[in-house]
Formats: sequence, structure tokens, C-alpha cells
Amino acid sequence: MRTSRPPRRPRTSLRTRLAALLTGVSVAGALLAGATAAHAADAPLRDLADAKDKVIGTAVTGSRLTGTYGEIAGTEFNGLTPGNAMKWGTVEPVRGSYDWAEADRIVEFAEAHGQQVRGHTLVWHSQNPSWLTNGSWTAAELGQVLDDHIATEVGRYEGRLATWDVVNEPFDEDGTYRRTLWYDTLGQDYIARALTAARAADPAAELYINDYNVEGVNAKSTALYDLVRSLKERGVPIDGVGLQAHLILGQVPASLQQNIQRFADLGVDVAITELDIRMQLPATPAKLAQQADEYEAVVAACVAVSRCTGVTVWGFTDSDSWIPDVFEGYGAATPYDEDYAPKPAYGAIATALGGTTTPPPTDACTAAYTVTGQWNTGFTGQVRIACSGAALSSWKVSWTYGAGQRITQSWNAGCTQTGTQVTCSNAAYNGSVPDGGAVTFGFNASWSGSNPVPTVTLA
Ligand code: G2I
Repeated sequence: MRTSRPPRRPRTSLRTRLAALLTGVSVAGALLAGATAAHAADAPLRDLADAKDKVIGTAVTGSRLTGTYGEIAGTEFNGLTPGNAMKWGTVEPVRGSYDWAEADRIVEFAEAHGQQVRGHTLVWHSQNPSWLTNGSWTAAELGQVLDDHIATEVGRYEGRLATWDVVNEPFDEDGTYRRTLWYDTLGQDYIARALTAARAADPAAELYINDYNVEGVNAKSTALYDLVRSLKERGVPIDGVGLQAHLILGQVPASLQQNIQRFADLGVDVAITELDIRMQLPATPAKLAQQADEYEAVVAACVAVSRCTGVTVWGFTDSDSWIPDVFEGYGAATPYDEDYAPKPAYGAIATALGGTTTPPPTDACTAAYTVTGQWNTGFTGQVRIACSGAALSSWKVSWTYGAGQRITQSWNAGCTQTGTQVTCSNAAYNGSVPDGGAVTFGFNASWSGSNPVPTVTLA
């Protein structure tokens, strides 16, 4: 960490965050139901991370920050990275015409929840607007475009973001510079130029270079190491390196901690910025257990090095992961499944952060209630009935609504509401829940004022 810089923002206390939660109507109705919470760590990941002065972050999609997604993002993580919202193509699709809606939403959410934000990303070869990639630029023109973009975007959030991934993915696998618009037009000094512009626009933000396949000691990470050393020698502002860590099950580099340590010894911070561990589908208990061990190893490697500032997962739920879109047949890469149930990897992260987890009950069927989407007057919810060591041939789930919510529609179950009392029974086709299986039903309902989550009973 730099010495001549303003100190990091004070960490927000649990009490402050709770107050923010309770006054935020949009999230007040999204608390996790008991059955899901019972699978979670005994303390939220963010409290464990705070106690170790580390970041446990997640990439997020702005439009999804309500309901259970928003609840988990807000309560389990102390850092957020916009997955796409701050990329050039998102914020300036037309030259000079900016769209900050999703980025603003994420920053405001983070501030309401006492979280730090990692800005991602300013200079990259991908997800750029066509006016930029199709333009024909002289070096002078493109340099100015770059300076202006950084001044505008970093300036907009000055003082509010902890960190920027200023330059993303500058190297090829063999450690040579990636041939991009930036490199081809401006030469390798586009990197120093971008860092200098970012420092000018927000002197308090920590400035990083971020790349993938640089987690272990190899040609690419050594090129990054040499670049950082030379930038520091020249007095170019560089505060840290981001190791993305898009990993494959069974392939966590053995030299991860050694690599983190060598950057730390060079005098920069290190962050694991985009962790996910993908596996060939289907996910099996054995693969999920191995994945948990590997998540634990990655987080533990960061915890072991004081200059490793923390770990961000690239989406916390499998329903918000880039993997299935890009790697056919692969998935299940994040710590929560598509229904927001914590996977073994979640408990493993908690363990690496010094926490404990209460294992889910065995020999039981449980019901978990989640709010999957919420708007002004209505919301969509779902209940997942899962069995482990037991089985059901029919089921009935009931709960009491405490704040005037009313079911308007249901699917995959027959629901009735009398006063505050809701009872939902299986449809003709989904009464049977086998050992190791699960059934989900959904509903729409109205709410106003607040939307607290009820405790559900399974009969
Ligand atoms: O590719 C994985 C990550 C590698 N490191 C840099 C990250 O910025 C990158 O993130 C991913 C996002 O997670 C994806 O969500 O970057 C992708 C683009 O390279 C993102 O994918 C894009 C899709 O390609 C678009 O079709 C889609 O419109 O996401 C867009 C928004 O959902």
C-alpha cells in the first residue's frame, strides 16, 4: 500500500450496514429464508474478510441487484466489481454520449451497503464501441481519446472507488505485448499514459494492471512482473496487479502463493480479481468437493500474503456466470448454484477466511424461500424443496406473510392464501422429491411498504 496517499476509506461497521439494510426498502424484503441460511457460513463472508483486513468481492450485474441476488451481494461481500457496466462500450457507445445508469446503480448500491468498488476497466482490447475500434486514428488523436476517456470516467467517480483496473489484459501468453488498437497505435507506453491519466483524475484510487493466466509463475506473469518493475523505476503510478484467476478444476497453479509473494516483494499490492473455477458438467458431489478445496487454496494463498488485498469472484451465482456462454459443456464455476444455494465452495471460502460453517442437515428435506425479482408493487418468489438422505412423495409448504403481501399467481404448485396464511401444495406431476433431488415452484405476489421474508414450514 502506498504511504503518501490518503488512507483507505474506513470500513463500515456491521451496525451501519444493518441500518442501511433496514432503511433500504428495495432490499428489506429479500432476506434469505431459514433453510438456505442454514447452509451458509456462521458469519457472513464479509465479516470474516473484514476481520482479516481483506476484500471478499463479487462481480455484479446492475439490473439484478434486487431480491435474493441483491440480498446476497449486499450481505456476503464487502466489495463489488461491475461485470460489464464500466467498460468503454457500455459507458460511451456513441462518441461523446455517455450512459452511466448501470455503473451508477452499482456504485450507489455499494455505498448503501458499505462496500468498496473496483472499477473495471478503462483500457482493454474488448468490449469497445465500434466508433473507437473502427476509427482510423493518428497516435496524437488516439492518445487524446484515451486521456479524455479516463479523465471522464475516473473523474465521474472520483473519491468513491477504491480501485481501478486501469489496463486489462495487455499480454499474450508468451509474455509479448498483445497487439491491440492501443499497442499498435501508441506503442507499449499506452500503459504508462493510462496510469498517469488515472492518477490525475482520482489521486485516491489504487491503480492496477489486470490479466489472466498470470496466477502462477510463467512467461506471461514474468512479463507483467518486468513491466511493473520498470514502471516503478520510472515513477509511473502503479499500485497493484490483478490476477484474474479464471481457473479450471484440477489446474490451480502450484506456484500461486509464490507468485503473489514476488509481486508483493516488488512493492505492489496483489488482488485476485475474477476468481471462478469451472468444471465439465454435470457437477457431481465429488467435483464440487474438489472445487471447494481449490477455492480454499486460492483464498488461503491470498490470506497468507499481507499485500494480497483480497479475492473477488467473477459472479457469485452460477446463474450470473460467463462460463456456460463461452466454454461449451462447462459451468458450475461460482460459489452459489443457480438457485442461490451455497455450494461447498462457499463454505471453503469461509474456512480460508478463518470462519466456520454449519453443514446442512443430512437426512432431511428442507424448503428455501427466495425473492428472485422485485419491483415497485410486486415481486416474484420461488421455493426450492431439496432432499438429502430422505425423500418425499408429496409436499406442502406454508408460511405467514407479516406485511400484507398477497400471492397473485403461482406455478408448479397450487397456492392458496387466507388472510396472512399461505399454503402451497405440489402439482400432480411434482409431488415426488427423491433423495438427493429438488423441486422448485414459483409465484408472483404484491407488496407495499416492506417485504420481509417469511419462515417457511415444510410438511
Ligand atoms: O471474459 C471473462 C472476463 C475476462 N476478464 C475481463 C472481464 O471483463 C471478462 O468479463 C466478461 C463478462 O463477465 C461477460 O459478461 O467479459 C465478457 C466480454 O468479453 C462479458 O460478456 C459479454 C457478452 O460477450 C455480451 O454478448 C453481453 O452482451 O457480456 C455482455 C453483457 O451481458
